[in-house]
Amino acid sequence: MINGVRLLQHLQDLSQIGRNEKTGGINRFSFTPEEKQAIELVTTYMEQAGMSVTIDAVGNLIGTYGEGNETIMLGSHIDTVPEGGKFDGALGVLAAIEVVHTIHEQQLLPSKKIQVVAFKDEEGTRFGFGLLGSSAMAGLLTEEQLQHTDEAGIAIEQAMKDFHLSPYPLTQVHRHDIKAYLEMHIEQGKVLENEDLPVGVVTGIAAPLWLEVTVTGVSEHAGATPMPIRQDALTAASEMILAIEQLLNNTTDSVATVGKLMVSPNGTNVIPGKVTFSIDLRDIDENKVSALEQEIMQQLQQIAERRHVTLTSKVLQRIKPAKTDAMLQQQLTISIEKQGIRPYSLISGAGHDAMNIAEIAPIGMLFVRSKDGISHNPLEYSSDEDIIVATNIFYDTVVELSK
Ligand code: HGY
Ligand code: MN
Ligand code: MN
Ligand code: MN
Repeated sequence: MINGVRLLQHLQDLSQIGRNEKTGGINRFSFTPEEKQAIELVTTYMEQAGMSVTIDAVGNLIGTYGEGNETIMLGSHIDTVPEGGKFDGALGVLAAIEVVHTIHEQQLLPSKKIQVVAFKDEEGTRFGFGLLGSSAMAGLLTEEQLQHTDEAGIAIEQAMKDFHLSPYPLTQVHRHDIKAYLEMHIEQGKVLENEDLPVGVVTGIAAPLWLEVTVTGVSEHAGATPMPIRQDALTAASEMILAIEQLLNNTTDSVATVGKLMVSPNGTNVIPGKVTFSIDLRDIDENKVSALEQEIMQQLQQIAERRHVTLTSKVLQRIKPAKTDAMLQQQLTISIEKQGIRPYSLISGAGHDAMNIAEIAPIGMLFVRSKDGISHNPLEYSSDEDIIVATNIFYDTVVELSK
């Protein structure tokens, strides 16, 4: 059995790094002092668990336990969204460390190497696309992406240099030795709560397509410009955003979100001349995502023409949906049944590093119940009991796989 007290203490300690005392939200973004502090803390936990710790060329933090030319990899991320919760990503990394720590204490001698990874920049809070570390490990990251800049115009490449990372050649991070990858993660939805279950086995992961849309009109005087002759970028963007919602309301399980919106010049008495907004579009079926992408862009173009504004767009990230491995689903199911819990399978609407690792290894995911399905929010919560039972299940599966 894992040491639940130790795991819960580690979760509590990590959650203090980047915490906004006023809101309780966690702001721990990649390439920041808060992340550096978190890396130091997690490194200590990995070393206490008997692991040697390295950081690869793009910044993935990797703890290694045991030998062998085949690797069982466990992972998730320790970066957060703005005002995030204390469990998204962090639970997966800390539970994986707890599993290895228990294996170490029990002096089990796994025949395979076990690695725990805190993937770099999973949330993509700063540079416009996410899953940076896992896409590099899967050989999917491009040199062009390393030129992406943040709002201050700093490129990822520069942020990496400032963090003493040298990412080129990107091939050095690409892995081919991973026999199986397992990620434990909070569900971030309401399905397990509705089923009154603490855990579930993930069968597939919907992939987020991220677009950036720019609407350009004309900045003019708010008082001296009659309504009929305006080329208002913000009212045009508003109609576009509602059109996206309308289109998706008519689908079954596809989802689209406009989470970021920048208005310029952003003055009370200035008709907005330029608006940039993000679109996050998801479905478990890649063809449905492409069809919706076409339809959305067509509708936005029609609105732009009618309102005499221009529209440009660019793809920030396009990731393939992933199916989890049947054998790993089966192993997780056996471990769940050993705890006397009804096994239950579900898809993940949220994206995870596991999607990228599916390119280079069989993947498995174990979900932990989220209270009220809330996530990406300071109120994100999973109970101590659920966390402990889930981590024991995770431990049982890892021990089986690493025999
Ligand atoms: O966006 C996601 O689904 C994940 O939280 N990065
Ligand atoms: Mn997240
Ligand atoms: Mn996550
Ligand atoms: Mn993840």
